[in-house]
Amino acid sequence: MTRKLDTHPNGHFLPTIVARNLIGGEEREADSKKRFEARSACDTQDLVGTAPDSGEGDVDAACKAAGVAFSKWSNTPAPVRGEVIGRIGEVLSAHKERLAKVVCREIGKTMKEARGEVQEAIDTAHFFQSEGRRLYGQTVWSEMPNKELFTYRRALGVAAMITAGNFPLAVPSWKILPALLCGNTVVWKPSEDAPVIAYLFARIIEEAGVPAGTINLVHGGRPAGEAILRAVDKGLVQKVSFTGSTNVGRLVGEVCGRNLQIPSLELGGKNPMVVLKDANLDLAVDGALFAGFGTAGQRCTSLANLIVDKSVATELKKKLLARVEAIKIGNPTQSEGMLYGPLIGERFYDRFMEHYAMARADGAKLITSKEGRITKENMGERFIGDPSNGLYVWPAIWDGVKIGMKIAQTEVFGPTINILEVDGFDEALATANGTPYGLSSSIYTNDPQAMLKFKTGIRAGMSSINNSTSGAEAHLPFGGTGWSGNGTRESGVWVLDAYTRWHAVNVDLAGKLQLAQIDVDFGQTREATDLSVLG
Ligand code: UN1
Repeated sequence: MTRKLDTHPNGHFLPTIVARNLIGGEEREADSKKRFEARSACDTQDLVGTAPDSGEGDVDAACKAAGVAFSKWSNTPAPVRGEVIGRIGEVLSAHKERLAKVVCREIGKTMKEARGEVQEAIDTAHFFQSEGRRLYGQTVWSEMPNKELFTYRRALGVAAMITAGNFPLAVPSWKILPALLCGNTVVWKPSEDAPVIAYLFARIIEEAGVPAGTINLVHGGRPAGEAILRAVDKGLVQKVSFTGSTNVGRLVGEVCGRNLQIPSLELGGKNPMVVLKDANLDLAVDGALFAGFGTAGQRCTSLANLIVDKSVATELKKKLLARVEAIKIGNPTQSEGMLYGPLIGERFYDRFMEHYAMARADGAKLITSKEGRITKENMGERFIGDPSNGLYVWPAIWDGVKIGMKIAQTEVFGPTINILEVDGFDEALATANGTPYGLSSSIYTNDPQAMLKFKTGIRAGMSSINNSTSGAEAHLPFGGTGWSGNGTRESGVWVLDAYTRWHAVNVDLAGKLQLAQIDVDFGQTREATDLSVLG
């Protein structure tokens, strides 16, 4: 038996999907009855879907449904929960190409990257399926006889996820799948830029067999997100996990802090890549090209500051510029030959357009040939499709940047990188550490001493040696330091600490009250041997 999706015809495009909220196992409209449109970033004539425009009532209903479902789900044995997570992975695998097409169509990622994004969710499902057969606690010796100590991971309760549009499937899977595996129930407010892939993922999770109310989906914009924070104050939510800007992260942190909760915060970055004079420059150029311009620079892990030893700077710039000036950009629903597609939406476009003045104000020099929006007039041979149908922009490389400039300190989230020339390793490391962020980082060198000094000296949650700043694997800890996060981590075993609390239990079979520290028999010490004869 299969359930049909509710769709509308959509001209020559694939059908428009009617996405709904999912609350307590039911598909629902918002209380307001209003819907918003999700237009393709690739071509705004393509209406990918519509979704309910939710507010506080919808969010509260979802949180309450998740609260009701908690007892049943958290008492379901972890291996059984793991099995359900495994089924989610199977469905994602079976529909990998279709889901990748939705990601590509909705937010404009190339198909190659969109497939990678679905794969990242599949990898996450596989990892947490098997974690259901571990989720280890410890057995610990007691100070006293006939007494045993144990630790258990306990679920937290209702976990609310607020996610961004640039990784609309992979990043939510990093949050939702471990949260469920640990026995929490979930309320998810996805980005309003990507409601369709969110709706499909939520349906896949529900159909995999979680009890009603275990996964709840509430679409909407800022008001829905704010309602989640108010739900924390109302006591309806026990954990918040947020991926997005540092400014909003601070707000989430304040609300959770006053409720004595630790949110998971994955925030902005200004990721450095260092290229030392002994580096393989072609390899570094490959890394810089993808990390700076892939995904149109819209990854938290995108390269921002390319820090180059001045003895190889001229050569590196020449090689990089030649590659950047040859890339194809275009509509990724039409072909696979481009490095990147459109910006996700207007917010991203506005910020990108503002960055030119910011860079110029401090004296940075644009060395790429074209700037701003790609149009039919300026597209030449480098664009595939019709650039007027989406927000497509030219790649930018800024030369003559110093770490103190605003452009070296401000996250742009678009296809732009800064070149900073330095003299030797120490200045390179100081420059790499010269922003308040600390998400990802990278160094290109063949010198083992430099590798070691970089590993120990860089202030970042993630570092690559001879690889780019982006492309973290799904079973290593993901997260940052400084303005990039609050130290919580996603992925691998490390995320289990974000979705469980430790419960310490002692079992005393002594048959009499034994007091720790007080009734402890550490035995007699004897007179000590005199060792002074040994000199
Ligand atoms: C993000 O941009 O929020 O490491 C996540 C990477 C991807 C995930 C990025 N695996 O670039």
